[in-house]
Amino acid sequence: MSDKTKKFEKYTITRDGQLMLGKAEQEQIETVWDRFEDQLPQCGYCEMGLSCRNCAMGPCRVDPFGEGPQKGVCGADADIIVARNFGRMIAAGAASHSDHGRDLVEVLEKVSQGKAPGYKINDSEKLMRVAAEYGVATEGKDALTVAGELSYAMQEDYGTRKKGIQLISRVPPKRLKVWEKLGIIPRGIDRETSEMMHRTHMGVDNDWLNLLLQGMRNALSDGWGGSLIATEVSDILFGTPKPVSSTVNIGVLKEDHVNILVHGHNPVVSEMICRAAEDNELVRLAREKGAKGINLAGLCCTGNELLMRHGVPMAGNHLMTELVLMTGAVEMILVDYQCIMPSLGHVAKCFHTRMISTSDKAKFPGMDHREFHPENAAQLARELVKEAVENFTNRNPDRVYIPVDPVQCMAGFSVEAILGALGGSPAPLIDALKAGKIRGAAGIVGCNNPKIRQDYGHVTLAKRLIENDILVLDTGCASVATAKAGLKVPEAIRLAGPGLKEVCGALGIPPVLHVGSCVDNVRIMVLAAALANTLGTDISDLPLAGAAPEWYSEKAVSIGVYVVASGIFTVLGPTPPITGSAKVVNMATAGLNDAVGACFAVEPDPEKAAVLIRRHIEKKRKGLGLSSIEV
Ligand code: BF8
Ligand code: SF4
Repeated sequence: MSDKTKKFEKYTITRDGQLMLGKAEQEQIETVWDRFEDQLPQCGYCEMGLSCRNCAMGPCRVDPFGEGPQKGVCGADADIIVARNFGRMIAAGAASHSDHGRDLVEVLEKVSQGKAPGYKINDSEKLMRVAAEYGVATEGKDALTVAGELSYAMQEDYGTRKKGIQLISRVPPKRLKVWEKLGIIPRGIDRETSEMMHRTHMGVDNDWLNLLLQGMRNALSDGWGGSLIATEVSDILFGTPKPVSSTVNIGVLKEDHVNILVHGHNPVVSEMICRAAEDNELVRLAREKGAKGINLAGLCCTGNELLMRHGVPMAGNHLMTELVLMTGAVEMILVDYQCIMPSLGHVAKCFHTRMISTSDKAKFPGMDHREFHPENAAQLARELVKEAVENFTNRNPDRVYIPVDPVQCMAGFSVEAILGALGGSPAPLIDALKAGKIRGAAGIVGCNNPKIRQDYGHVTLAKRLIENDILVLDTGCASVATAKAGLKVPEAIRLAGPGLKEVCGALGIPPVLHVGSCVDNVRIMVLAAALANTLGTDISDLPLAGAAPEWYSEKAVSIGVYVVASGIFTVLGPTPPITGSAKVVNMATAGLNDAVGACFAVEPDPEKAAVLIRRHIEKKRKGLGLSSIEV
């Protein structure tokens, strides 16, 4: 099939992706790329952020060439419309992460009440540590009591009447002063999202700059609030990740096994499926049905959660989620929420695959809805795995196509694991930075987007950075991309520059560290804060950078904004819809430097993005009085 797949090289750099696109074409199954092409040319007004449908006097649009209307019916100009639209993107992203966090806090609460059979406190040391941060007295109390009190305190963070959310206590004092001066300390997680929606209603906030400031506060309520709570409570309930080996790409599916996939974000569901898939009785049933066993694999971020904690293999990232169905070897996909294309149920109908939606918040066409709650999760997970096993006999072996072998990878680099590898403190990392062996570190995060050749942005950027002695930490779909490309094994140090090779080689770690799912970007922020605190500087003084080379989602917008507002320069691949306002563009790409000590750049070419990041890192090194080189 190799010649026939040549034309798919422009869509994806991955061999499994190209081959599966060939199968899709052969079977005439529509994919995300087909629909993308059907949409071209996409609306120029929307691309520039110049259209508004916030009220029924509209929809309105502003002509970017100055010939047509320059104001919406209400009088909003380009700057206002662009800033309002961008603010709403942040609000949606922050809401998504934070609501995911809330679901975890509710499970924690139910665990404390003994109403969540199957769930338990897995990391009680972390529970006690985080509880203390929240001011919950822990002495002499058992874990369940502390869990109950902590869940209450965390729920208060969502609708707090306090001046600031709790975990900004981790933010370096210098950074907090910056936020205080700008008036962007997040007060409550839900409050900032709610206020963003309020301000963007017609006739409320009509000052583009004021809107952007609220955008930052809203994003910070995600980064240091909802997402951070999601990560910490996931660790408390399911364990703090430690380095673990596994495999990745479509080749993780097994022809002779019952294949079950989990897709979405919240480990609340996938953890229970993981447990059920190991149930001896169900494995025995699988054998009775003619399979060798049950093979569980992940997709997207809930896959990352399982990969980080249990070494569950990873079948693919965002743009692989339709293609994985083309293998004809998947008995069941269970989804929760976020980044689940509504096309999946239709694609699955072409095969025997059963699609199950599990959250009351997220129903999809062509899927059976089986709602998970803390009370029924363990039992329901068993039932569903049993149904998946029973579906094995409906598989048509003639249609099974798993054309590649999986690639090895290492995952599980939580902050605790990174510090553990360093001997318990960030000091060795700081020494390596000072000695110039590691020039700096960069977080590569975010999605796939059919506008960009799949994985090309992530992989190219990661390669350029590590060969220039920049340590890469990645999350979300970016982390799956670099794993597929073989960058997440200790042997990948051969692709690193001499300094990074020496440091990673001594520690036995890859030069590209898997830090987790998208909510886990906060792990990178927490590590950055710990470095800044150790050095007595602000995060913005450190030789760090962020990149989202293939981002698509509103969550990625919120992440980008909280990363920049926390002081880290960030390069975006796809252009955000703000180009309709020169003022907003100038603020995002330059003006923010004066306000928060960091800004955005937009650079779709990862080769050039790598140069921008290297230059930035060398500039920061110089600022700290460390050796720097000309880039
Ligand atoms: O939260 S990286 S495509 S799966 S939004 Fe979605 Fe983007 Fe993937 Fe995870 Ni994150
Ligand atoms: Fe048009 Fe203003 Fe209504 Fe937006 S808020 S749709 S610009 S009238």
